[in-house]
Order: sequence, then structure tokens, then C-alpha cells
Amino acid sequence: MYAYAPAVIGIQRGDTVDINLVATDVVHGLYLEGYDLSVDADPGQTARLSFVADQPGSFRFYCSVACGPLHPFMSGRLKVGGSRLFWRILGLALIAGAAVSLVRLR
Ligand SMILES: [Cu+2]
Repeated sequence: MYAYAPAVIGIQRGDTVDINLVATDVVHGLYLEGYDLSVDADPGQTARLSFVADQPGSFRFYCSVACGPLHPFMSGRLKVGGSRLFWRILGLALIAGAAVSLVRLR
């Protein structure tokens, strides 16, 4: 049907991503730019792709099998955010910085 559901996938850097590609009509594929990964699914079959999202950024994915007239428009996006650990450490550093400032005010 020339679409992915969900079309936008948001994850964190370092997450293990398991994509289950299920083709509900004809053969479709999924090629993920940036990671250079692809998978094809036959109708009614589930094809699996598993990888660790080690590169942050926004990556387009699109159908890699000529599936019909709207094939060029069959795309989606994988958004890999910064590491949760990084933000936790930054948050703790800010709290520690604020605590030091409070102590100095006394
Ligand atoms: Cu296609």
C-alpha cells in the first residue's frame, strides 16, 4: 500500500532496534540510509532486521523493491536521539553545579 506504519520511528542512540517488516500486499523492502541496511519481505511474511543504533541523526528509509506506481513515494524516517546516559550525566552535573552555587551564596 506504499506506506510504512509507523512512518517515523524515534529511538535513542545505543538502542537495539528490531524491525519486523510485514508486507500486506506485494513484495516490499526497506533500505535504511546512513546505516546501509536493507531487508525484503514477501507478501504475508515477516522479515526481520536487528541492529544497534550507534549513529545519532535522522535517517530516511525507503522501499528497495520496485513494488508499483507509488513505489518512489514509499518512505519513512528513523530518528536516533542522543544517548540517555549523556543527558542524565549532564542533568546531574547541572544539579551538582547548582548545589555548589547555593553553598557559595552562604
Ligand atoms: Cu517499493
